[in-house]
Amino acid sequence: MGSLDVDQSSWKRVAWMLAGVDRRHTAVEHGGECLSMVEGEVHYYEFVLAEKNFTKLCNTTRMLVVNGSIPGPVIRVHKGDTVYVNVHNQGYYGVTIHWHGVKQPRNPWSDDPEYVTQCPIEPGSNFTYEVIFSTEEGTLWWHAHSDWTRAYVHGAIVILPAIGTTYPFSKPDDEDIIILGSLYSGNLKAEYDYDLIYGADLPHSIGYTINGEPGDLCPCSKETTYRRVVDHGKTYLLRLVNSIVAADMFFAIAEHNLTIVGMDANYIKPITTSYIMISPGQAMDILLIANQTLGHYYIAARQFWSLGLEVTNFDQVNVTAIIEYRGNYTIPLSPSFPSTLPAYKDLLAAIKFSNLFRSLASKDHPVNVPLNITTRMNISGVYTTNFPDQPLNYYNFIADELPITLANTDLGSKVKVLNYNEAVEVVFQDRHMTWGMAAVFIVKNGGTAETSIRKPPPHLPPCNVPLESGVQNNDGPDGKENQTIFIEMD
Ligand SMILES: [Cu+2]
Repeated sequence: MGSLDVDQSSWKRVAWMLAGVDRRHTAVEHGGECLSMVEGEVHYYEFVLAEKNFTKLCNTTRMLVVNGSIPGPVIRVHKGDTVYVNVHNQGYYGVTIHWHGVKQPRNPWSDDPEYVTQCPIEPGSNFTYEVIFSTEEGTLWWHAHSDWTRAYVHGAIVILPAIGTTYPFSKPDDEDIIILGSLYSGNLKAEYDYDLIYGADLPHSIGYTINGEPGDLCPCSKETTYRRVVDHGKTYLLRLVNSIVAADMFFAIAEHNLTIVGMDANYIKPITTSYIMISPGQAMDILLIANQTLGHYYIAARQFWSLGLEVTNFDQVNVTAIIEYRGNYTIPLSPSFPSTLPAYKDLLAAIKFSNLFRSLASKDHPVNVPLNITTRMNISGVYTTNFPDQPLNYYNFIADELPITLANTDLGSKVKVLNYNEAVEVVFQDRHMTWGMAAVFIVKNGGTAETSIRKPPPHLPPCNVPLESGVQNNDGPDGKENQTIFIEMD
């Protein structure tokens, strides 16, 4: 992948060694019930955030990246491990890092969009995140969580089965990480900031990447296409992550079936398919059996876009990488392209695929759906019927320039407070794109040390950014990423 992996050392927890207990599975007695606590190894990483010039699609652009590469370093752990990541911000604005899909029990201090439980790591300073893995197993990813910095600040998280356990399928011979990314022209942050303030259309990507490269079919990209050599007869575990800021992607490999065995670090009932659709933020574990004629085959992805109007050619680019079989054969002039990759607007293909997913729900990987709901958050409270009949402000609705006062919308700051261990059912009726709703919960301590929030870490970044500016809620284009942003109004 070309990324710099700087896992410096890996130590067992001293406390467990001293106590002489099984360091992996320990039962903690708590109020009559037995909580199974998984303890693993500790790993250390150094992330250096800095801007660097990259030449992609014939243009050179400055991008904020980690350790000089796109994608950034891979974090590789076993289930139940703990990782300390020291993030040094050598960029020009504050940034936080988010550990996407890691549950981080009792540890909200190391997991957020900026200004929720932590302020951004200011330029010239550093902060050490503590990332606690618990039940996750499979593939996740980390990314910056400050506006759209995640476009280039991201990387994979590989969570192997705990030592002494194995996959719920035959152990693959080898594995590979495939990260889908997006490219933008110009200064993405400046453009995004402008669009948010003035209500303009958000930035459009100019292309997509596989492991940082747009591939053969894009201009100025043929030399750097990502290539993976495979041996005939072997099975590979592909860890596919969609790090694209704002696009659902179809994905396929020419003449090869794909078997999806996991999603977002949970195992699922295996799905064998000739194509995949993956949403922004999603990660999938996929088995690829190299069982075709020796040759070269394209891995390809293209955007799924179901709206009819306002389609530009921007996002219709096919991003590719190449599977190359090892051996003696005549190399074809061009690899074969997957005929199964659905067309740009194939809504049916998208729906059909999305309906295939079922949890594995086996003895070793149970799904504990709460059956006793203690709090229901439903139609009332989320959706009220007093939507105004009249616009709050009148202005020339068809003018080219929108008035600046449009940014002065009414802001809500309501939060739901829950008791520890409540089972909550939430019905989201609608969601919005980047300007949208954010959902916040405050969960009270449970009354014991093991059920209470951990102490904040030392040296939490200070909140130097003045708060006199307006505050606006914001979730990601996929509706999954909730964050709070601050906009200067003067
Ligand atoms: Cu995320």
